[in-house]
Amino acid sequence: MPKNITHKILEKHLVEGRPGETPEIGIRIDQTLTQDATGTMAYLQFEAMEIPRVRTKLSLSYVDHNTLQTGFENADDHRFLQSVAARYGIRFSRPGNGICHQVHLERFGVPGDTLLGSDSHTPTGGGLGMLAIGAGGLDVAVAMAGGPFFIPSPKVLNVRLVGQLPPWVSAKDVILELLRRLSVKGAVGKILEYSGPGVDCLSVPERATITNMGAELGATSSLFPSDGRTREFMEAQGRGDQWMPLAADEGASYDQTVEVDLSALKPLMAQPHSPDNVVPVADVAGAPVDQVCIGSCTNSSLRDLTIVATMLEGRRIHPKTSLVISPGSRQVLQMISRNGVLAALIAAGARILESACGPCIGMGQSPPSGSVSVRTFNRNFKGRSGTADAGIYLASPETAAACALTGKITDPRELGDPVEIDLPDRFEVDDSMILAPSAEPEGVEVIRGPNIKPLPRKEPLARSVIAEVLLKTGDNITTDDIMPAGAKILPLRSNIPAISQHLFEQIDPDFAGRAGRKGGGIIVGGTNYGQGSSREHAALAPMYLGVSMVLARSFARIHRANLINFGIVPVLLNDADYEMLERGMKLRADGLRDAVEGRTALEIIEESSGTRILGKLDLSERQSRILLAGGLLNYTRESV
Ligand code: MIC
Ligand code: SF4
Repeated sequence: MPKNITHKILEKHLVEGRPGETPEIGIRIDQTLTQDATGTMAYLQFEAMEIPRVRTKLSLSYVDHNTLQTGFENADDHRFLQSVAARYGIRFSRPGNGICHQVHLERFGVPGDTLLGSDSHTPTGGGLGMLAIGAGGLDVAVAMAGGPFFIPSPKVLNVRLVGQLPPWVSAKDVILELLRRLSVKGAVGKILEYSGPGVDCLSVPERATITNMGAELGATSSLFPSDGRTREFMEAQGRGDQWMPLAADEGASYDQTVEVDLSALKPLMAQPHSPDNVVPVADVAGAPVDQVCIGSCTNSSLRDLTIVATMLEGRRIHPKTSLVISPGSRQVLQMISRNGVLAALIAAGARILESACGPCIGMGQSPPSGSVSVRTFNRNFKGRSGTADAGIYLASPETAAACALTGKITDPRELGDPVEIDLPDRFEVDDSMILAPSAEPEGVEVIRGPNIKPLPRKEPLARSVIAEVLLKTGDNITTDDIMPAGAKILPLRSNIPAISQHLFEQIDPDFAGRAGRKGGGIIVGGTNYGQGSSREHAALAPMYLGVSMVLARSFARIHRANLINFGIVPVLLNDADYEMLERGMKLRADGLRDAVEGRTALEIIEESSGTRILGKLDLSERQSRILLAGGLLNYTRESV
């Protein structure tokens, strides 16, 4: 039977279940990656498994998020990560070497292999035909220990690209168009597989812009074929020997197909505060722009910065607009520092940051109050920039540069003839900022500074629960809403007691206090609860504060898995029950443990009115066992 690419890779890696037949499948993971903001927890969890060395083909630890060292905390974490990597057989990408997804694409991605990363944008690797998936740190720790990774059996959505991109329109506009059509929950439970004659006009970094932002659609992953363009990229990286072709068989079938005519696309922009709030740039043109940021794992390749510099060459940015550039990797920075691109950017008035996530995660460069910031990034959730009332717009590098020049939202087509760029056939390869693990691991001491606090543990699941609804949220609540990031809170990622005090801070400043006073409770959410990042702190902190269940109309994949991994029961509500529930109500679930064990519906009683709710659990047998054990760490220890 003809197969699509997704099924080819899944079958080669299948350990449990059958795609499309069993509700859940388990796959073998070839490579893992972590970044520093999720990595410290992942490695503490890996250490708790007491395994001497990682069992993957390749594991990488990157430092790219918490790079502002305004106190000892982040530096402590970096040192801990470096020592853990040396000890357990992990390569360590030093701070300054770049954003994990960009560096991994350049130096390590392999078509047809699997990659699991403790970051939701891990699917960037799909740009070169790698099945790359984002997950919580604990799932990555289990994969490093050689365990399979489980996902709900995915549906495959074929995105057929036809036509050619018109001048001034680029990869970012392709993914913004998909967000416009499908929304932030349009691809939950799906793997997007790109095909069609339009694929050929996209280079690997451009494809990676598209697969990266598949995360914003809620997709499990996104994949491009591995073809001549992939070979070209890998050869340019000096890795031609790792290339292999990968394409769907003639006549392969898909669960769904959408077609995008590239020739018909215009420059697009996501307006505040959601990546799917997409309109043509021309519709919002003219609004004053205070800040432009170019960078992030979505759009900071050599191609992207070269386009921007070519547009800015010999010109000055608008006096009221600040332009900030964060190159995606040291490779990109090194190359632009030699070929004149960096000089052109500096001459135009750009502020140059190190190769890291930086402003994308609110690690510096927060815009002024009430301002407009146009960014080439992938998320524009409210408050993520560090300025609660700023309006963040997401756009292509072309649109962003046009805005920086004019000081207002500008369709780049207004600038006249498109710019031409020449890219070299060889990238400058220098892996000296990637440290090999120690050859004598026993002698390596893992260094824990005072910022690294021990892992909190949880008891096995209680028989029953009586607790109050601490908070009721609307739809599409992000993990940034649940566990905010930014320069002030991110340094607490290795300190769960401290970071827990910031839970839901932006939407309900008293949440942590109330949870403490009540000794825990229940959260009620709308649809797509927990969309966005993979940060397991959005589950770990609720666990620490005694949250026993989250009742929601639907969940985002990674967050639901994280809740289960930390022993919090995710319960599906119907619309009427969701409407009825209010903050402050007391709920009782006498048969909690039995329902989880039997994987039946869960009866919940609202105490004051006696109203009965039947919540759906929708658990696989494995998930039920994890919850009963009090989380994945307890479960893994019990089962080894
Ligand atoms: C993000 O873009 O939100 C992050 C920061 O990279 C997160 C990971 C984290 O919270 O540490 C992600 O995307 O998973
Ligand atoms: Fe870093 Fe932003 Fe990419 Fe997350 S989305 S990995 S914060 S650059």
